[in-house]
Amino acid sequence: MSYVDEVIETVVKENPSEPEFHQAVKEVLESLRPVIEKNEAKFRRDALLERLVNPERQIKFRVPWIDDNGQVHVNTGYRVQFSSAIGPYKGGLRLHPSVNLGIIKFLGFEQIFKNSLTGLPIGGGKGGSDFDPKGKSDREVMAFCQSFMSELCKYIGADTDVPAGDIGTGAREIGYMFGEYKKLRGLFEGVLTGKGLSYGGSLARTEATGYGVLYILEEMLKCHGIDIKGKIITVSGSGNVATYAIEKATQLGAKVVTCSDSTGWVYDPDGIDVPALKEIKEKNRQRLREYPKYRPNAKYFDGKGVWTVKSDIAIPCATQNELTLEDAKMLVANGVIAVAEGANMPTTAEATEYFLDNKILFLPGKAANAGGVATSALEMSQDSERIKWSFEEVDTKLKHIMINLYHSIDDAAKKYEMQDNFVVGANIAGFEKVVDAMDAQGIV
Ligand code: NDP
Ligand code: 2IT
Repeated sequence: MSYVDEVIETVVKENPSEPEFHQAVKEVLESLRPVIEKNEAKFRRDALLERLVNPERQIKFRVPWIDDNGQVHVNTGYRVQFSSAIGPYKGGLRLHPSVNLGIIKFLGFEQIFKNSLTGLPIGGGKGGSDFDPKGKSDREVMAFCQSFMSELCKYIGADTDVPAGDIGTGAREIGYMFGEYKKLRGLFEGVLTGKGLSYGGSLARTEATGYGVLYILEEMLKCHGIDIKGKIITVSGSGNVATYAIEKATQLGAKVVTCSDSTGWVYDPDGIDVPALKEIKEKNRQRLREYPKYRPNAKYFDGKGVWTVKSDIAIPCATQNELTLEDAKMLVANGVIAVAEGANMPTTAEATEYFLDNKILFLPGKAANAGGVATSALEMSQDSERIKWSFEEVDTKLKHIMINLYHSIDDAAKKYEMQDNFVVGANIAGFEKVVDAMDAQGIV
C-alpha cells in the first residue's frame, strides 16, 4: 500500500466519528501524492505524514457559565495546537452548537497550509466551543467568554498561540476574551487578533477575509482573460466573510444577487444592499427575514436555495459542506465559470471533483479565504511594533499577499502538470514550506 493510503487509513481508524477531519486529510494527502511519491522512502522513515496529521497538542476543557436566570450551563471548550513548524499557532475560535473535536481538527489542519500560503510566519491552530451566542444577552456572552478564557489563557500568548474570530466569534466576543486574558495574565499583548481599534486591533481586519476572496478571484479571472465587472455572483452566508465579500464584489462592479443565513436566503435582483445587510446582521443581530423590509424588490425564502440561482460566479461563505454535488450540478448547468470558497471547506468532496471535472475555475478555501488570517498576522506585527498602519496600508499589503498567493498556487499546479487545478496547487505550495521547516527542525 502506498504511504499516502496507509496514513489515510490510519487517520480514519484512529479518529473515528471525525468525518470532517477525514475529509480534510484525504483532500490534502491525495493532492500531495506526486510530491510524496518522489520522496516516499525518506518521508516514511521520518514519519513525516504521521507527524503532520497528529496535532502537537489538543486541549479540551469545561466551560461553566451562569445565564440571566441564575441557571448554570456547562459547555465544552477546545484548542487544537496543530503545527508550530513555521510560527506560533494561529487560527480562529468557532462558537457554534455543532462544534466538536473533529470539526476543530479539520479546521486546524486546513489552517496549517492556509497560513503557510500567506507567506507569513504563522503556524496552524483552531479552537472554539459548542456554545451558541445566538439569542444570548450581552451579559451571558460575557460570562461565557470570561469562563472560556479563564482556562484557555493558560495555553496561549502573543508568541505561542494567537486565536481570532470565526463563526459566532466577532468583535464583541474577542473584546470580552481579551479583557479576561489581560486581567488574569496581567499582560496587554497581541494574544488575540480581530481586536477593536481602540485596544490594538488592525484597520481592515474586519473586511480582510471577504476582500481577500475578491482580490484573489479578480487576479485568477484576470489571468484567464476574464473581467469581473458585470458578473452576476451568488453568495451564501451573511456573516463577516459574506458581508465584506459582497461589499468588495460590488465595488469591483459585479452584482451579488443572493445571501443566506441558517434559516433562509434572499434573492435581490438589484444587487444586495450592503448597508441594509450590515444593519440587519452586524448591528441588530436579526435574521435575514428582515431584508425585504429594506428592499421591496427582494424575495426571502425559508431553507436552502442560493445555488439554484443562475450566476457566473459562486462564493460560498457560510460553513462546511454547504455546497453539495446536487448544488454543483445546478451551478454548472446554469453556466457558472468560477467558484471561490470564502468559508472553510464549504464544498463537499464530490462537488469539488465535479467542478474540477467540468473545468470550473475553483479556488479552495485555504487559498481564497487566507486574507483574514494574513491580516491577523499584520495585526500581530503592528502589536509587536506598537504602531498602527492606515487602512490603505493594510489593504494594499492584503492585496499583494492575495495576488502573490494566487501565483504561488498557480505555479505549483503548473509545476506538477495540473494547470488550473488550484486544489492541488494550494495543497502542494502550502505543504512545501511546512515540510522544509519540519525537516530543518529535526524530530520534534
Ligand atoms: P459568522 O458567524 O460571521 O457568519 C456565519 C454565517 O454563516 C452566518 O450567516 C450564519 O448564519 C451562516 N451559518 C453558520 N453556520 C451555518 C450552518 N450550519 N448552516 C447554515 N448557515 C450557517 O462567521 P464568518 O463569516 O466569520 O465565517 C464564515 C465561514 O468563513 C466559516 O467557514 C469560517 O470558518 C470561514 N472563515 C472565516 C474567517 C474570518 O476571518 N472570520 C477567515 C477565513 C475563513 P446565522 O446568522 O443564521 O448563524
Ligand atoms: O479560518 C480562518 O482563517 C479564520 N477564522 C481566521 C483566523 C485568524 O487567525 O485570523
